[in-house]
Amino acid sequence: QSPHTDWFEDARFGMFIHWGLYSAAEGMWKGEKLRYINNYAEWIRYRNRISKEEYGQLAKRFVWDKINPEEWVLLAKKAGMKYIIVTSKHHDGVALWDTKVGEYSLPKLAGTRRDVIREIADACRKHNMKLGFYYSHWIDWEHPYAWDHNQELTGHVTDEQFDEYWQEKAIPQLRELLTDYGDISIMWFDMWIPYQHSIFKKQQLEQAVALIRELQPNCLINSRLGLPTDARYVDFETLGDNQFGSSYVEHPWETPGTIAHSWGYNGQEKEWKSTAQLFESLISNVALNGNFTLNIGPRADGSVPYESISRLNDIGSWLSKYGEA
Ligand code: JFZ
Repeated sequence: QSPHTDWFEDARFGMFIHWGLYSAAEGMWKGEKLRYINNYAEWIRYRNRISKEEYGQLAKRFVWDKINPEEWVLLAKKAGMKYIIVTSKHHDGVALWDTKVGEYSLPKLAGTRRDVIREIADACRKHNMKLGFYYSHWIDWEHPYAWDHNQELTGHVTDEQFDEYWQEKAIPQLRELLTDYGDISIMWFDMWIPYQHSIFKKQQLEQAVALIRELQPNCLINSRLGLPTDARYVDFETLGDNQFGSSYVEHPWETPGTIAHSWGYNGQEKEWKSTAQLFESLISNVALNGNFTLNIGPRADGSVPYESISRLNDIGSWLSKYGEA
């Protein structure tokens, strides 16, 4: 493994942030709860079969006077976290930043000049926090030719059509994210099957790797890109959600975890893990040389649920007393 993963292996603990239009739905659509119990609030557009136009209206519920991403960075800092990974585009296909690729972005839908991705990037720089972007490269419910539920909803997508999505949306958006926001420490992709079982061609994923290596040579790439955890392609392995290490492995790795059940904010949330459980997760990963990337799901006004804040503060005060600096 190349030496640029050193900081990641030393980091141990990071913050995941799931924030997007789904945060404004709060796990409820027109009085109807998320269809299928136990599913994620950030999947509401697909679960509840919401049209692109209606879903876009959720952007109007964002409360810009209150939204202050620097607070998320300070919360992470206080919790002892060393990096932040934020959803730049989740499965809904909405870019959180002011993209020039298409009209489907939070600033355009909300009618605001704010670019929260820029604000997070600035706040991370100010507070010496490493920044990573989650980018849903495989699932995109906005683009007619992306995977997969679109195929269920609008019919079969050919390899050529999928490549159109890839070349016209995904690659140009990745280029923006890697060009316009300063140093990016992690690109976090989200496909949980190997590429051989997906619609991707190996060369399409290699194209993403080449772009990242060219524009941000120090940026780490996670294994959910779909290529094997081999230093040529991928710098660290992402285990299954809330799935913890069971044996020592040579390459760097992490577990993405939730404090609640959903990743995105869910007003109906009932499954909060205890601070003790979260500690156990952190410690069991660290003991096997892995990281724990723990998620918060802020509301559409930027506020973080009290349940998350109190647990993060508890962990942070323990770490500042007993943890290694
Ligand atoms: C995916 C997303 O669908 C979800 O919304 C969230 O962003 C999460 C971090 O990633 O969900 C997954 C992906 C992989 C597994 C489980 C849920 N897995 O491998 O167990």
